[in-house]
Amino acid sequence: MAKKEKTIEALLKEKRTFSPSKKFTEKAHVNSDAVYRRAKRNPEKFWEDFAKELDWFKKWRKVLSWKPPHAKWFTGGKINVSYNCLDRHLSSERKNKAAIIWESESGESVVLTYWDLYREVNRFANVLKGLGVKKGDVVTIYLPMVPELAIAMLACARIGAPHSIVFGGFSAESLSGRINDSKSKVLITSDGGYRRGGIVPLKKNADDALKRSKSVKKMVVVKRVGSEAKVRMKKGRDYWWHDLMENSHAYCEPERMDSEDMLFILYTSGTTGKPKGIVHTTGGYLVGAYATTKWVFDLKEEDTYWCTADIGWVTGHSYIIYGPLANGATSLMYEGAPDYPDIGRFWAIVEKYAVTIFYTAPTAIRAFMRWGEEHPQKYDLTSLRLLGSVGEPINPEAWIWYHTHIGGKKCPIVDTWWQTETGSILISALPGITKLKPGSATLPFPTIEADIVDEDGKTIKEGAGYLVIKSPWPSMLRTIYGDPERYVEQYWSRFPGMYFTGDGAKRDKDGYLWVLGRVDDVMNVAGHRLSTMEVESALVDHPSVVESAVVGRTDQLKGQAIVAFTTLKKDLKTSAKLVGDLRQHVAKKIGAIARPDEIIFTAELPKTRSGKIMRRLLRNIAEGSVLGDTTTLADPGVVKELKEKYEDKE
Ligand code: 7RM
Repeated sequence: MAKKEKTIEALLKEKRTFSPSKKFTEKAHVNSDAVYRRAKRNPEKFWEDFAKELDWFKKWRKVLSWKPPHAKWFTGGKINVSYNCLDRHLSSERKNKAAIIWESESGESVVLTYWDLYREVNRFANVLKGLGVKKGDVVTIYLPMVPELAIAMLACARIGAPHSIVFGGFSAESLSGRINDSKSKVLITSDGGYRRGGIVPLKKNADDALKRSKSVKKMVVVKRVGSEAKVRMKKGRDYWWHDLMENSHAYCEPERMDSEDMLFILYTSGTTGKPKGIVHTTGGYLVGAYATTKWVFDLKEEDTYWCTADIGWVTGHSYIIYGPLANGATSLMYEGAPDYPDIGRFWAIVEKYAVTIFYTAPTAIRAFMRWGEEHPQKYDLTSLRLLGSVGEPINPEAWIWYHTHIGGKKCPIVDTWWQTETGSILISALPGITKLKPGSATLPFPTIEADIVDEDGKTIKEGAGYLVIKSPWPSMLRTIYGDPERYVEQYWSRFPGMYFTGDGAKRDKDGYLWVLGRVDDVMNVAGHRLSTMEVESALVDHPSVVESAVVGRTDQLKGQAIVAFTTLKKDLKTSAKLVGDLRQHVAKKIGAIARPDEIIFTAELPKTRSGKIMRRLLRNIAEGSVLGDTTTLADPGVVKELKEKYEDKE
């Protein structure tokens, strides 16, 4: 049996359940399943009630306008996200409460109270205005996990300039592609970023990117690393963050944004080689992020909440910044790697700040598991009361380990399913009421019509199929930036009238959902989304390569590993050096996360008679499973040879 099938089998055999303690339930925001019935009776009222907990300059006329597949939420409403994350907390005792606790990789901490953050955001909002940024102008942000990242994004939101954040681990070329697609005129970066003691040359990457991105006229550079990073500032284009901030005024009127004005673009991998710019708007997104943060994480005034994601991914947008700050919570932000300076670092941080809610990814949990429980055991983790998981399916074994060794068997675990496109969590337990099953994301959030359907879009009551969402929700993507047709085609065409997630999932007899993973050409490597075509394009860009087919195969640690079947130019010899060069080439083109784990050279790729690469077959080979039907192949010999070669390697 293939490894992947075994993993799924183990997942579905899991029978243990875990109910919240009475103590947890008593204090929880949600302590009765009546919420599901209430939501079902009147979904719009359900969301409207959350919207009323936020501050609006002008109330909406209509909660939902739905012209499939286009939704508008809270139409006519005027609101500002930065106002809701900052100003509205200043008139209460939250004014001097920690909004962001920042821990640097080297162990230094910086606490920004709501007042501090408000002041910095206002000043930077004025800096942006001074650089000519106007409402509607896209600002690209390419920063490491430093407080200035939070400040920059909130400043953009304050003046109505949509931000496009590019993860600091992406290459110059990826950055340039995203800048060009969004046509942004301003780029915010830093001289460098720390990673495991080393320095990531962000400014240098930014300089390289701008050789191909002429729309950018101004660059703001945060000094993070100082003299260790040699940066060249281009006169008239590049400015130091601290110089611009020095004389910047401390108040900037928040822009009155329409509910449906754009808040941000975030690029994510789809099924083609080119990442898509997912567009989120203001009112609905904030209501979705606010509500789910409050209910799924049971977030309270006194919590110290830590989501370990990078803000460069959607998880960081919604659950480090917007959701927690809209709730007036204390959100911890850590600059560095989980294993630096040693593998106890996360637990040292939990102990240091007495973290109460901890949200991370299965790939990290599996790494901790492999490193051994003796590391967390050295620290006091008793402050924790709730754990979360996101990014990929969590295998029951990792779930149990997390529950036992991190949660001390007393913390509920919320396994949260969602996507860049969904903006906020759509499937998750509500920790005060849901009986948990390890490996299952459990049930749709109130009002969310998640369903499992077959090829024809017919509901599968019990069993496996495609995961779809059958009605709109406030924080759903509105379009793909610059490509409205692709929005319709990508998400709403496979099953008419339904949003197609790209995931496969199974429903059990209790109605619980078990997300199994992607059913398209999107890979999930250590919780990061990558398209097979992106990696293929990077490989064929190398002068030695003729053709390449990339597949994801099950990996114990990372969820999926990248396997690249590659044909070389005639007469070229394979060598270990070439493998190294090709891996490096991909890292340079896209970023280190895309570096193939394995490169397999082959004289030819298996193709159908019509010339399509048979990916299913390659996936089977990569998984080490039987070949299946090869009769449609043009030259079955190719596969046989490939399979033998692959088996030799093991
Ligand atoms: C938040 C995020 C989205 C893809 C999605 C799934 C997978 C995410 C879970 C999960 C199983 C989960 N956004 N995924 N969460 N699979 N259980 N709890 O990850 O846009 O980067 O990725 O991630 O395949 O489609 S994302």
